[in-house]
Amino acid sequence: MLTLYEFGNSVCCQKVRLTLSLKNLEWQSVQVNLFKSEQYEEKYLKLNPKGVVPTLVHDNRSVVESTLICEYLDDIYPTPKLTPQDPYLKSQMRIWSKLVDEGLHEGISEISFSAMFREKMKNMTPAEREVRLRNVGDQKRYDRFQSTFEKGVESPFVGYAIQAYDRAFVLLESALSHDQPWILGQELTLADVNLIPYVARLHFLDLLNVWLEDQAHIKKWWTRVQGLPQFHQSILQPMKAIEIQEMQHYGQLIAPQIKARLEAFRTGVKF
Ligand SMILES: N[C@@H](CCC(=O)N[C@@H](CS)C(=O)NCC(=O)O)C(=O)O
Repeated sequence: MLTLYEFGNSVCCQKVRLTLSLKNLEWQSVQVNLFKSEQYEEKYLKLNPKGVVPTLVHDNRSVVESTLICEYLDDIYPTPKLTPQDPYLKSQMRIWSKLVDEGLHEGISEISFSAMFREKMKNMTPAEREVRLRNVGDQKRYDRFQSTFEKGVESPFVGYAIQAYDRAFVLLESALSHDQPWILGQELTLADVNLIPYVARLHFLDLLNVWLEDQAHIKKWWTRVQGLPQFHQSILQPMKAIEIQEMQHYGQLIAPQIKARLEAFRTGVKF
């Protein structure tokens, strides 16, 4: 039995759900409510010492890190195979995973946080907020959340996020420009799967067009992604209409500031 510890629309959980869905696997969900700081409860930390979702439990063993969970699933359930056979292409797939894990993940957390979760955190008591900020004692995470909580879009961490997305979109447009449907060629791979939730979140926040103007290849890829039944099943369907409305609403409120910071970055202003 596969059990996924997850929370609602968290991007890294969507990545794993998309993989499960592409492989048509049966699994059960255990919700870990991040707003109630359940990810820091002792019982959960035994499964995932960083106190984050997702965690996959399979055969009584836990697998953490969404990218590694997807690779694990691809090894155990190889149909359809989402990793290229060719070693060079496999290395390219992992470059995309790294780009997501080392830039976009922190990036989308900061953008989402500055748009929405910051507002929710304002309604917490100082004690509840401190538990959330203190997390598992990870000082960097503390500093990021604290900075974005105080400064919103003007936090340097949101600046890094804007920059990370801009660089990723330049690479994506170039990768897709070789007359191919998916990032690595004719087949959908974990390079696409890993990236999809991170583009989807910008789309739901109504911020995608801040970066995308005339990137024709990315636009075609994004239309293709949205046509996948598994995208509906794993990302769209689990969302409530109110959540989609909220994302759009809060995203639109920060769009002018994000746009101004992106323009500043593109014209060489340092963050
Ligand atoms: N590198 C980890 C990142 C996990 C992560 O940051 N998860 C977020 C949700 S997308 C989380 O649980 N945040 C809770 C917190 O920071 O307290 C992965 O890909 O699994």
